[in-house]
Amino acid sequence: MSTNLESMPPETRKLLGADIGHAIYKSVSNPENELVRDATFSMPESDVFLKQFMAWMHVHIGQVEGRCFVDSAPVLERDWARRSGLGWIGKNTLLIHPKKGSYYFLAEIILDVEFDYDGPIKDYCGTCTKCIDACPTDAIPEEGYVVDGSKCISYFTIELKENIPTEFKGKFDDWVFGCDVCQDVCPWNRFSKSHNEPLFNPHPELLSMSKKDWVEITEETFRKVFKKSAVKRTKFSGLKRNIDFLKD
Ligand code: B12
Ligand code: SF4
Ligand code: SF4
Repeated sequence: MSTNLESMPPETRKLLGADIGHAIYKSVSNPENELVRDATFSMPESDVFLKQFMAWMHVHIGQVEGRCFVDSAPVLERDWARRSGLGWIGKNTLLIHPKKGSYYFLAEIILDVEFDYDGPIKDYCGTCTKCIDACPTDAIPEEGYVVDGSKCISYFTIELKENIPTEFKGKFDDWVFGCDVCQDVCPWNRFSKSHNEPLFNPHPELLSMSKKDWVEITEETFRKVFKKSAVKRTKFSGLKRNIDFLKD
């Protein structure tokens, strides 16, 4: 969905923040195939829940107009979430909930009704620097709260269209689509729980793929196992480039 917020009437610009699924990108169970995580499955399915919530509001509140977003339009998702008290923005730049951690996507519904709003909460990063210390490409500067996109594995493996710069060879820690290192080391994620939503589950065949299967993946398998996944974003050629980059 491509949306220009400026073109929306002001009365529709009230935001309802939501986090979708807890720990939706916990790694898949077989450690050998930790190359791709099931987060990659949740994003395209996520707005189903927002639409269900809209339907719930129609029943319980009345006629409410709204539009749903999940990383689908230029909405400042983290800042709205922070302002509405869903968590604080950590040194790894992600929104962290004190009881749920950061393994979820942010979603919003822009509505034409007034609510009682919560306010921001405290930043609980304190003196911790685990995400800064653990980042394999030093993409988070010493003081934190910023990610240098031009060094981030997530950027290289998802967004970059050209070849990955050779200076990053050997630093990718086996990540081929996105990277969660700065979340995996975050102490606040010890409270996160896996989702129990079947819509977010990865294709079953993916769970049994070994590293060798990944290296030899064909376009046919790619289309099958990533049919409902955000991994489609890189296309087969992009994923292949990322896998090949890990070879010596
Ligand atoms: C561009 C982008 C990236 C880029 C750059 C990330 C970065 N940290 O700058 C790249 C490709 C690297 C990336 C990677 C990832 N991303 Co990303 N990304 C985005 C995207 C599309 C836009 C962010 C952006 O640049 N906005 C514009 C700038 C101006 O806004 P901003 O960065 O939020 O900053 C504003 C406020 O937050 C505030 N602010 C910022 N920092 C602070 C600090 C304090 C103390 C305060 C008070 C305010 C404040 O001020 C800024 C100006 O208003 C958002 C979706 C969206 N629409 O927001 C997802 C989003 C941030 N990404 C997300 C995710 C999940 C990831 C990855 C984990 C994916 C993965 N597994 O690989 C990684 C994590 C890397 C990391 N540590 O950030 C989630 C984060 C969920 C969460 N719990 O916070 C989002 C919200 C998508 C979603 N809908 O869920 N991402
Ligand atoms: S996602 Fe990975 S590469 Fe990017 S900032 Fe976090 S740890 Fe560093
Ligand atoms: S690892 Fe530590 S510094 Fe980084 S976001 Fe988590 S609590 Fe904050």
